[in-house]
Amino acid sequence: MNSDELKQRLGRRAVDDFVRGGMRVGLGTGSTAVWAVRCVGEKLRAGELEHLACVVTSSQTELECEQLGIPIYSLNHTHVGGKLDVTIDGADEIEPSGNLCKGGGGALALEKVVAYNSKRVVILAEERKYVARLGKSFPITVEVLRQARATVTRAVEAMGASASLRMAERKIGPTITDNGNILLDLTFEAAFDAGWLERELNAIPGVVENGLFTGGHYTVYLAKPDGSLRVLE
Ligand code: DER
Repeated sequence: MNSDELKQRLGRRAVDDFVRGGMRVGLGTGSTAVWAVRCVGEKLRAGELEHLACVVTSSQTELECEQLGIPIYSLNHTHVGGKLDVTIDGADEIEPSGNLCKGGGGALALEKVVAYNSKRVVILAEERKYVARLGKSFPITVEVLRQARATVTRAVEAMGASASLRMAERKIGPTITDNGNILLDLTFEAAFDAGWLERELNAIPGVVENGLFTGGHYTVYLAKPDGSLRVLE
């Protein structure tokens, strides 16, 4: 199966398995999570999911929901009350301990808030994203206040990272997140403890959030190239 077919299969399976009428549902970001959003849209149109309250994690997902007619709520809406029954999202890398790395889509800050406040988080990825340890082939992304670019760069370099400012495509200048901030992509020569690094990065003034998701309990669906799925709890 090609990559799009695998992502579509993942999205459908997650919605079939975990989304029911009346739930408060977090909708993730990226080229995999979007298939779950599309499946929710189909089921809504078919009248299979009544009284669903969806919360989006990015402007990409917001746009998709608007185009599909999926009503969206703020996490702050009294009906949602900052609590979600389930969130479905993608990831850039997953390690055997269950720690994740996200940020390729630049939506890591709201993704983390939404995941943290969900009873269940379902992560969808192709098997190739299941790696021995995070950060080897994908950078660790940090969302940073624009005014703190130089100071945060200095601080992460002192921690052994090389920092690269993410540049926009089809726009001159840096990528600006949905929150009006910039992104630094960090690579580390040496191995690191993901939980320690997640906390240390967030302790630097000017860092809004980073793309390490550690210590959570995620249901991970991995798609193999032949289309079969592996479930990790
Ligand atoms: O960074 C992100 O927000 C995405 O969720 C990313 O983690 C996965 O994106 P993909 O499904 O397009 O690879």
